[in-house]
Amino acid sequence: MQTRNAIVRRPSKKLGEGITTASLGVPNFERACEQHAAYCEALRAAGATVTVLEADAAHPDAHFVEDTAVLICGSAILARPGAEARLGETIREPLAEFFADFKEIVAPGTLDGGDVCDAGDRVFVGVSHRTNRAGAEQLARLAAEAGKTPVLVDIRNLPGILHLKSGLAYLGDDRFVVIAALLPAIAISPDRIVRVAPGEEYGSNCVRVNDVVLIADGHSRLQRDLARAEYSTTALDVSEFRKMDGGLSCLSLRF
Ligand code: CIR
Repeated sequence: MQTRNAIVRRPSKKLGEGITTASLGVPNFERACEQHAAYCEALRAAGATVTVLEADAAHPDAHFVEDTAVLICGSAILARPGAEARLGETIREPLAEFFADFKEIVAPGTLDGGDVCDAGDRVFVGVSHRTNRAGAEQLARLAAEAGKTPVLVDIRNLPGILHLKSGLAYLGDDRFVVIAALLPAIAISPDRIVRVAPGEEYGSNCVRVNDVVLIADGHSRLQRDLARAEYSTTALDVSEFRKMDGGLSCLSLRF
């Protein structure tokens, strides 16, 4: 699982006008920019070349670029975000620098990239309050055409997770980080799982980038368990993005 590139978008001054269910206060723009810069540095330190897109003030959630596309098997699948306010976020042009083959999720399907966990031979696709069944099935068909086995996971009744990857991360080598609430819904062998302790669920949205796992700071038990499983970790402060329901993974597209 090699990550050569990452695409990110700078937050705009309007980031506080994005969608959120969190009651953690209004994000501070300057702090968000600092945290975003540190995130980019961590991606670079892990070996990725980072393309930084300019902020999009018309779309206050646009820095959560992961939701706008799914990059699997050398193709770019343009997502169709389930929140109307996010439908205008575009990523095609920057992706065209890297991908020749484009596919897209079309109406009535909706799909947020945060609901797609590409995991070796399998692709887990969350059916959520953002990704509807039609969108998940379109993604499943495209993944199957690319030779992967799609697994649909209905997360609509799981409180506290916006997207599938709010509770599931793929570490490579058939290993996963999974929150307890997702375990019954997901067919992953227990010996392949790094479990997440109660209270540390937000940390499950971690990202493996080459030899490092980037993780939100403040999740010391998960960090310890990842270290025990022989992963190096880098903890990052993403508090300003968390205020807007965002996690580590949604701040970049990686390939
Ligand atoms: C939203 O509600 O769409 C944004 N405020 C947060 C998106 C976070 N994306 C992700 O977890 N993949």
